[in-house]
Formats: sequence, structure tokens, C-alpha cells
Amino acid sequence: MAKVIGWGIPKSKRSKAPFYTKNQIVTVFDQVAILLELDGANVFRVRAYQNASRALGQLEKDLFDLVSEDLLIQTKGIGKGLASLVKDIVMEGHWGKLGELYDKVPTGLVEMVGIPGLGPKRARTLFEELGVSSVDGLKIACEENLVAELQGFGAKSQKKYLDGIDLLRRNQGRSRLDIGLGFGIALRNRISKIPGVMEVELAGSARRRKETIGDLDLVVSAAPENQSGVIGSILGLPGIADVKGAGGSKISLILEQSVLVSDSSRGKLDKSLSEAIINRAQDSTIDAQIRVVSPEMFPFTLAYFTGSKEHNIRMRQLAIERGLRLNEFGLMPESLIGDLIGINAAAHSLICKDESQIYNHLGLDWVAPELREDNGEIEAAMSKSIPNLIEVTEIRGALHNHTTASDGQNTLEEMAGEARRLGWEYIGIADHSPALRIGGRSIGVDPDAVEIQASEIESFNRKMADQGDAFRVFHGSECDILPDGKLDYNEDVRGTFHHVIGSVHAINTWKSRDEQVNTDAMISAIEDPSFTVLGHPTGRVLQVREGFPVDMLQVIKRMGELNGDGYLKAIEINASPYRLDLDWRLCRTARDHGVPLLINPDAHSVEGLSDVSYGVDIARKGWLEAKDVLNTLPVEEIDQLLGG
Ligand code: DGT
Ligand code: CA
Ligand code: ZN
Repeated sequence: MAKVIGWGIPKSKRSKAPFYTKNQIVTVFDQVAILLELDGANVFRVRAYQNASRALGQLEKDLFDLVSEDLLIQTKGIGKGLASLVKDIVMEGHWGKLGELYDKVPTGLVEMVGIPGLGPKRARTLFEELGVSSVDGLKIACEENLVAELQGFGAKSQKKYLDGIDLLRRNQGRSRLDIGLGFGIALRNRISKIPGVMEVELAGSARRRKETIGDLDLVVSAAPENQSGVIGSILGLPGIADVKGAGGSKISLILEQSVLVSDSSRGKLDKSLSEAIINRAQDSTIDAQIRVVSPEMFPFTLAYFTGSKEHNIRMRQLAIERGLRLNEFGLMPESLIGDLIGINAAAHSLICKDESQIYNHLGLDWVAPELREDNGEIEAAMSKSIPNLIEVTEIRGALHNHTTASDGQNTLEEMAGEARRLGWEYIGIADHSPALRIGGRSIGVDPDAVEIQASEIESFNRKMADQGDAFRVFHGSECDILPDGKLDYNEDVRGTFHHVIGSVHAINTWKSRDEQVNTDAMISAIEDPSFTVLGHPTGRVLQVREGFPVDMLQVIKRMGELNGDGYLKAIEINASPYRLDLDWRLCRTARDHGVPLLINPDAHSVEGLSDVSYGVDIARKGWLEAKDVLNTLPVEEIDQLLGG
């Protein structure tokens, strides 16, 4: 099999047992289960690998210890055959016949499984019935309507695959922000501990907090005499799957999941966030370009590789207007450099001890990396009106979170406890309404249960108050916006909530409709007096599906009018890294129309609360200040806004 990125049996980096880690084996077993399914193997073999992978993933004890003492066989979910295979893998570095399986299954079939919405079983059927064995082949088969006519598939599946292929092509090789940033921060932390490293910063789209990240860019400064030692140490760091190139001052690497273990620090949100990233990063890899430069050059190289390209072009233009040349090496007066180029010209660079001095030389205030998209930030920096961007420490609570009353994993008390641990003053619970069905079953809270939840929250708040603690739980609902623009529940039930977050969940219906029909339905829901917050406005799931068509500008304008009339109608920035919806490109539009924003983690577990940090990243990218975001308000003011 030609290589599919992230697929295959990893090379061992050790000369003695254990030759492989638990995570490496889990990844391979997951892949083997898919390969077996693609190969048409019997379902019991497929399940054996799936079960073993899950069992290994949940092991509490050290795998090497278990194998050494021959105790793995006693682990539930791992049969005799696979227990002995795992032993060979760990102790000898031998994977039995698994390598042959990777060779046997066509690469194209594996790539097809990467299409959102297409699993191995159906890929196998498409291969058997239509001879399709690649993503391109499937695209042609769909365009010729062959898939729609296939028994058990139909026009809907065909459309889904075409959309999925489109998305796959656009996402190829990109990672969601949480994954990219997790890898980037972990690598930065490791590099910062190498002797001789003076500074190290993440650059590129990760530093700019784009919602997806192509590759990581890092810039390291070290004195010239230490640079080769530093490069050697970087190449020896754990978590490097492959070195694509190392020449001069540039290193090109592929990172693997193990770089994440320990060491991705984001302050208070630290532990749960890094655990969440490790869980979410299952078998992903990411490329990293690292540049090691001298301390004088560092600010220039950092600014250049932070980008964006469009921002850099504007900066370079401003330099030219001042008779200067700006590049990754320095900021040089043209009059001094003559025909010199590159590093030779840089010997004549103006001295800048940090990025802000580069901006100052060009008549600009420093621009936060998130803003560097050539969206007006140059003009703002020129007129000293760069916004004072919101910080994660300014968040005092969040209003969209789930509990075990709907599809959350933690109870009300547990969610509130974690919110307090984060230093928040309040948490809003907004479980689903009954219209949301998953697998034919409603997962929402029925009206009777709403009453029970209300009294639970009341008594929790009373308990807090009795203890002299100002922490509050607000009782909200994530209430479905039904396709006809009505809200779920009746008026009386909706009237009992502190806040009603209206969200669309019947995505397929909304996706199949005309944009204006959707826009009208959404506006009509927003106009309902009980409605307070628009939840994940477009329903997109990054790298999985596009949102439904809706004219957000019309929606925002109407919400602005309603706010002007004295109603509270806010838009959430859903901070789940899977959504990041409202998109950052629309944040300023909302603000300018007088619509307040809320940063909501949409947490389904205590760990999920920490996702607010991604929402703050997106809010910053959208130019927002603390005053534009409601959940920077203290508890008394939120209480007042929500009507006590
Ligand atoms: P990505 O990796 O696709 O998520 O996006 P970036 O922004 O990280 O882009 P990347 O990795 O290709 O390059 C990193 C930065 O280097 C980019 O943001 C700006 C700078 N850069 C790269 N190529 C050029 C170029 O041709 N001209 C200019 N002015 N800057 C460039
Ligand atoms: Ca990049
Ligand atoms: Zn939700």
C-alpha cells in the first residue's frame, strides 16, 4: 500500500523492550479493524481488534508490566490470540502478519474511509458493486448517478459523499485548532527546555488562531555558536514520527501524538484541556517547520512566519514607502544594502528587540497575531485604534452547558463544581429540548423534568446563598428551533427559564432548503419573546459538514433592531473546537449592529468547560473586547439581564 498519512506500522525508536507504546498499538489496531472490514473479513475478527483497542486504551496499569508478568490475557476484551500478538509487539517489536494486511488493501479504499460520512462497510460495498477503489473513482461514480441507483444507497447518500469529497479535498492535511494548538504548544514547551534556546514562539496560523491549521511554524532563537547543538537536540525530542528535512537553520518534522503527553500548558485550564486534546488527537499527526535564528533576527523571522501572507504584503509595502526593505531577516534601509540580499543584507538591519519595534518603525502600533489577516488591522494600527482584545481571564461564567438531564456526562453539581474551580461566578445549564432525537429516541428534557431541574437548581442556589457564596446556577434551555421557525416546548414552559438558547438541530432539513426560507424561520424564532441566545448559528461541524444556508447578515440586522427595542437577543460563539460558530469573520458585524456576543463552551462534561479558551481565541480573532462579550459581566449583572 502506498502511504496514507498517519497509516501504517510505526517504526520503533527503541533498541530494547518495550519496543512500542500502548498508544501506538491502539492506533494500529483501530486501523487494522478498518482494513479488515475493507478487505471483507468476518465480523468477529474485526470486532476482536476493535475490542482489544478499546481495552488497551482503557488500561489502568502499565502495558509493559502487564505483558512482562503475562497478565494481559486476564484483561477483559483481549482474547488469547491478540494478547500474544501484543506481547510480541511489546517484547520483540514484531507485528505478525499485520504488515501484509496494510500492503494488501488498496490505498484508495483507505482514503475513501476519510470521506466524512463514509464508513468501511459501505466503502467495501462500493468497491464490490461498482469497482470503485479511490476517492476520485467514487466522485465519478456519484456524478454518473451510479451510487444513487445502488441498492441501499440512494440519492441522499450520493449527495452526502459528493459533499464529503469536497470537504475532504479542502481539509486535506489540516487539523482543527485544538489539535494544532495542542501539538504546537507541547512542542514549544519541549523546545524551550533545551539548553542554549533563548526564545521560542509558535508562528503561522496557530499563532493567528485560525479555526484549522495546515502546518505548525516555530521560530527559535539561539546564539550562532549554539545553533547546531540546539538543532541536534530538537531532532532528538520524543514525539517525532519522521524528519522530512534538516538543512541550515530549517527543520521539517512530522509530529505524532506522543508529543502531547504531559506539557501543554494553558494556565488554569491546563490539565483537563491537555487530556481532552490527547483524547481528540487519536492517531493524528501534524507537520512542523522550525527555524533556528540568531537573537537579532528573531523578531523579524517571527513576524514573517506569523503571517498572514496578506498582512506581510501590506507591511512590506509600508516599508518600501519608507525606503526600507522588510523580510524574515530584518528591516534594512535600501540606501545601505545596494545589491546585497538575504542574510548579507541583514547585517545592515535596523535593530528591533521585539515585534512591536518593527511595527513602530513603520508608523504602526503592535498588532496582535490574531488580527493579522489584512482585515483593517493595518489601518487601525496606523490610527492607534487597535482593539483591547478580550482575555480568557475576563470570562466569569458561561451559559450553554449540558448535564445528565439530557446528553451531558456530568451532573449539575459536578458541572457547577468545575465552574467554581475555574474561578467562574456562575454557570448556565441549557439542556436539550424534547425535539432533539438521536437514534430514534428523544434525548431532551420533557416538561416534567424541566420542573424537577428547576427545583434542583433553586435548592442548589439557596444552599450557595446560605453559605454566603455568590456563585449562581442559571436555568436555561437549549431549545430547538423547529423547521417552521417555532420554538420547542410551549410558551409556559419556556417562560420558566432564565435563558433560552435557540439552536437548529434538524440539519438535514435545513440543508435541503432555500436560504431565504431558513433565514425567515430563524428570524421568526428569534422574535419569540422567550428567545435570548442564538446557539451555534450555522450548525457547521469543522471538517465534517458545512452549515446550512442562511443569510446571517439579515439575521444579525434583525437581532440588532430587537436589541435596540430593549430585548436581549445575543449570539453565541460556540467555543467547541468542532464548531467555532459564529465564525470569527462575522463577530464584528454582530457587534457593529448592536448584538451582544456570548462565548459558550457547549460543554457536555466537566472537561468541556475549558473549551471556552478556543471561543476566546475566536472572539479575539473577531476583534472583540471584553465589553462586547456578555459573559465577562459579573454575576449580578447577568442576573439582572436574565430577569432575576
Ligand atoms: P497554514 O499552515 O496553511 O494553516 O497557514 P499559515 O499562515 O501558517 O501559512 P504557511 O505555513 O504556508 O506559512 C507561514 C507564514 O509564512 C505565512 O502565514 C506567511 C509567511 N509566508 C509564507 N509564504 C509566504 C510568501 O510567499 N510571501 C509572504 N509575504 N509571506 C509568506
Ligand atoms: Ca503554517
Ligand atoms: Zn448544546
